[in-house]
Amino acid sequence: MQIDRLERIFLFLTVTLLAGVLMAIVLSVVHDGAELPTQAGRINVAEVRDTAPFDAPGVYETAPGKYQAVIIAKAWAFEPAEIRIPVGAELTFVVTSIDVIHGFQVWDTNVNAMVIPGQITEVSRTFDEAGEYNIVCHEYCGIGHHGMFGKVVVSG
Ligand SMILES: [Cu+2]
Repeated sequence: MQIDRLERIFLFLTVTLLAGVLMAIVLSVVHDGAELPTQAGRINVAEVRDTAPFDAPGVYETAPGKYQAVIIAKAWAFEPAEIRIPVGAELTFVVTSIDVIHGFQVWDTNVNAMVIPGQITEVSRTFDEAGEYNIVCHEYCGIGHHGMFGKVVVSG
């Protein structure tokens, strides 16, 4: 079997591209600490507001420097829409939806998750810089989708 010169070049480029993508994934995990949002449990959609912790959405200090934001995503808002934490705090978002699939992305961070009815999504991040971080829904969820946002206010 003879491999044409152009085929050899194409094979080389293909393998190089795959190796590059694999390297980028490994670097993002090892160097930048990227991690997948975890499914933290299941929940009955009809009973979200009667089930802890979603019976009391809000921000709670769970340990010194550690906070938990319990958030309900619904068409077309996050509840609560504003989360206030001190600088340096490790914040764990615990999110679920009471209607359709929503997205949950915090700008300028690697927090990016899907919020699926019946599922509890959990993702953590340490906020080392003061400022306002917008939260947006990145999954089209209906006519009011463009107005579905919130923010994390980190103050020093
Ligand atoms: Cu949306």
